[in-house]
Formats: sequence, structure tokens, C-alpha cells
Amino acid sequence: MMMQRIPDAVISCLKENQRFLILLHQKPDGDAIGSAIAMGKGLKSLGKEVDYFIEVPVEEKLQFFNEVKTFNQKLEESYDVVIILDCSTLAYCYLPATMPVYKTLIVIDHHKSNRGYGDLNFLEITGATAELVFRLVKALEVSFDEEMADAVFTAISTDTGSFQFSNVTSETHLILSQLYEIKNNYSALSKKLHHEKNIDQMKMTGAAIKSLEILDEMPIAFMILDYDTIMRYGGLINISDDIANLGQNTIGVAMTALLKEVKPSEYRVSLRARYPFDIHEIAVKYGGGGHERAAGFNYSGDTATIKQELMEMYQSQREKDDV
Ligand SMILES: [Mn+2]
Repeated sequence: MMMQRIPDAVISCLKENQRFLILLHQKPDGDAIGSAIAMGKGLKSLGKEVDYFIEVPVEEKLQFFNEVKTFNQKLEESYDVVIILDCSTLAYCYLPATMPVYKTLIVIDHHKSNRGYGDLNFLEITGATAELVFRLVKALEVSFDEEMADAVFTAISTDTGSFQFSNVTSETHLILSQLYEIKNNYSALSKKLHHEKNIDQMKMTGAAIKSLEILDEMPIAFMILDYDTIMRYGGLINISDDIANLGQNTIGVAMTALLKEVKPSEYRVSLRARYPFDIHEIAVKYGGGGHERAAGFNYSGDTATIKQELMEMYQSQREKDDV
């Protein structure tokens, strides 16, 4: 993937304005939170005023950032610029009940399905939105402190499955090498992000693995966390995102669906796939979004129907791709 130029208009808009509001998608993940912190602190170090309006509480493993304490301290009636990060559609964005007045909306995102709903857009398919934020903040000639380096590392590391997914590029590693110039050890942070779980999270992971089944002669792994199980183990579903990747580690599996029952009969579906199945298309069909190999959507209904539909969609993709 060739790195594109940062749009000049985005850089000058950030330089010329003073009051910023940063918004993210619902259930913000490591990439969203890390991107917000790097962007926000970068602007603040230039003497700008930055507010964040972000769905809280952020997941436990991301709460160690000091900058999180400054989230949602205040919301003005107007801003010069609203910046939306890591959010493929406006509908998926976590917005204030009354949207402040603003002059310019900047959208920065790495999702394939993003059509560019900002006045200014900086869109490129990269491992994480934070790669774009890193390049942008560098272009503003800001020097990164250790928390900003941790934020970018957190974002890239979580969105790339600790640099194991196919969205990793040489550019990802070039950014990483620069992060190691700011801080020389990310070992404790990596453990925190990828391995440490509290007892509820461990039990929830176990319950998901126990539910794993392989659908009728298809290389599809199907896992479900029902509502009672989620509630029994603390009720937090965003921490279970890495669980979908576990199904994908089953030998012979090409596609994984993890259903999380967020309310009775309402599911958040996480899909994972191995090349060449474009599950992004499946997610979009259901009003969701994501990437070619990691996507998600919301589903209301019974599980037998969604299993059947996933099998049919898998079959039609397979025929289309002729593999
Ligand atoms: Mn992302």
C-alpha cells in the first residue's frame, strides 16, 4: 500500500483553528482511544483547546492513560473544528444529544467502507487510524511525549492483533520504529493490552470457547456469548473483542462468527475471515462495516437463522471467488 499525502487542507485547518472537539465511534476500542489521545495531546501542545466527548467508561485496560481523566469534562456550545476518528459512518459515531455548532468537520479513518462524510477527510486503508494520526501530528511538528507514544502503540497494537494481522504494512513498522525512539520498551504495555484479563474476562473467554462449533461441513466457526453469560461475568462486551480471533485459530477454519447477546435476542456479531473471503460485504449487507477480514454488525432475531444466512453468504462468496 502506497502511503498517500496528508491533505494540505487538513493540516492548515488544524494549524489555523483554536477550539477542537474530538469524537469517536460507540464502544471505543484501543485504536479509537489511542488516536484521540495522540490527536488531543498533540493539539494541546500547540496551545489549542481540546474537548473530548467519548462514550465512558472506557474499557479497563485503557484506563491507565492520564488523558482519559480529561474526557467529557465540558462540552461547549460551539467549536471551530470537530474531529471524528476511526469511525466509518456518522451513524456509528457517539454524538452529544445536542450537537455543538462548528465550522469544519474533519474525518480521519482507515476503514474501507468510509465514504468521506467530513468537510475535510483524511482517509487511507492502514493498520490503524492512529497511523494516520501519528503522521498528521508529526506534520504539525509536535514532539511526542511518552503517553502519546503509548497511545499510538496501543492503537496500532490492538487493531493489528499485536502486529499479526494482514493489515500490517512496512509503514506500520516504520511508525513503530519511531515510537521506540520516544520510549524504548513496550513490553509491559503489550502484556496489559493482549494477555492480562481479570477473572471475569478469563471466564467469559472460556465460555465462548466452550460454545465453539463448526457449522455443517463448512470451515465456519460459530461462537456465542448469551446474555446471561455476559451478565454473569460483568456485562462488559467490548473486552471480548479478541475472543472472535480465537475461533479463527481453530485449524481448518476460514471464517468465524462470534455472537454477543447485548440484550435478549439482540446480538453484536463479530466476523473474522481468512483471505480471500470479503466479510466486509456481509457486514455491510446487515448495516454494519469494518474491514475485509474483520467486520461486525448488529443482528436481532434467532441464532438458527443467522447461522443459515452466514453459511449461504459464505457459499456465495466462495463461488464468486472461485476457490
Ligand atoms: Mn481502527
